[in-house]
Amino acid sequence: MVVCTPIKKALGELRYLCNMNIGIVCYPTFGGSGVLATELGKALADKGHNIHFITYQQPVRLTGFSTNIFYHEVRVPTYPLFDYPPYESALASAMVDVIRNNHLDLLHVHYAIPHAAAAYMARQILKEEGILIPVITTLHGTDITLVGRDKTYAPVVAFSINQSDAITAVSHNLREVTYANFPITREIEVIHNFVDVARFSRKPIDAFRKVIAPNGERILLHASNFRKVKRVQDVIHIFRKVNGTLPSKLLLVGDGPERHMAEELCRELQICEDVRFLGKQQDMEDIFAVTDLFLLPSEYESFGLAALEAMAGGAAVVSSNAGGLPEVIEQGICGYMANVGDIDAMAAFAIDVLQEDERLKSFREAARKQAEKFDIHNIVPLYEQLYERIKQR
Ligand code: GMT
Repeated sequence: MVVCTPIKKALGELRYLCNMNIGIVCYPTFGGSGVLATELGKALADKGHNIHFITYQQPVRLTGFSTNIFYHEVRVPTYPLFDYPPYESALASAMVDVIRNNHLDLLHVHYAIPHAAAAYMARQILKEEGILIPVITTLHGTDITLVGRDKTYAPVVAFSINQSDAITAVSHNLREVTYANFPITREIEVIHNFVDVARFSRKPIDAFRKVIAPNGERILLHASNFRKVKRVQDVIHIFRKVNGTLPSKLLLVGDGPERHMAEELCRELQICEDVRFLGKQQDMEDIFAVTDLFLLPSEYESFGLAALEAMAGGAAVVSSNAGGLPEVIEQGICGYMANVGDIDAMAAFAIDVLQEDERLKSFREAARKQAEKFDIHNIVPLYEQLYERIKQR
């Protein structure tokens, strides 16, 4: 059933926003692009749209039940001939099937590789049958800055981005980096990452805080997929310097290739007693609620969704000033940024934020306030407006 809600435009003009059947393609893992895509789908479903996730696994943030959410698994059968199962073909075929059978209005793919190329293929197949499906590609970061720029993928990435009906990037920085690195002939619209501030505004659980910091130590946190780009070794070095000055504990959430090195480094620096590796976690709200300071010294962040979620949870942030982070963090107000690799500066900033209770409190309050600028209620309508425009075209 199509439901239309009246919306008032300028000069009293009345328009209707109708619910849509939207396909969302993303990586279902803990990565920022998958998290953002899933949260977007959930928010759109709450607003009455029908959301069809097309992924090879249930997205990690897709928990619970919603009448408007549908999950379609991409099956990638193996065959003795294949050293590399052709995932892109399986994905394009799944897209065709879901679009055909669910009368989708549009397809929104998150992360260019290989989703934009598979969407192009699906769109061409359906065109032959007289079905026109608009494709929106959202660029998230490493699909452009790291993997996408690799010669192995670059021509396909550029082609499929240019073939999308609309392109969005999660920060102005990512938009510029995309234009600088690819022959993009189309307009890229910036729609920042978002966070549900109300959901992340949890009260700290005292018992949890006591277990982690029994003597009232400051709690620092880093959460990521522990890839090289996150510079987890910098997190450990910054913490050691903070820990030498202030009683403190470090929580490390997530898992990935650099985790082993991080554990070794903690042993080498003899700070294991004050560092806890929590692995992958679902209930980040409770962890953010007890966090005083979030550390994100990344080599690059197109936006830094993890920092935004931490801020919504009331944590101050010390990060690098790479990529889109200056679009998220206000220097000296909700946290501090320093040049990539400048461990001394980041440690000094962290100590400055954490040293006095009153000062820390003002940073934490400012962090939550800053996060409100990127609240779900401000950003999700931008996607809806984009969908409406694309549909009408
Ligand atoms: O942070 C990661 O490495 C995961 C990555 C992804 O592509 O899944 O996250 C990227 O997308 C997020 C959501 O748009 C951004 O907030 C992250 O900054 C971005 N990561 C990088 O640019 C390294």
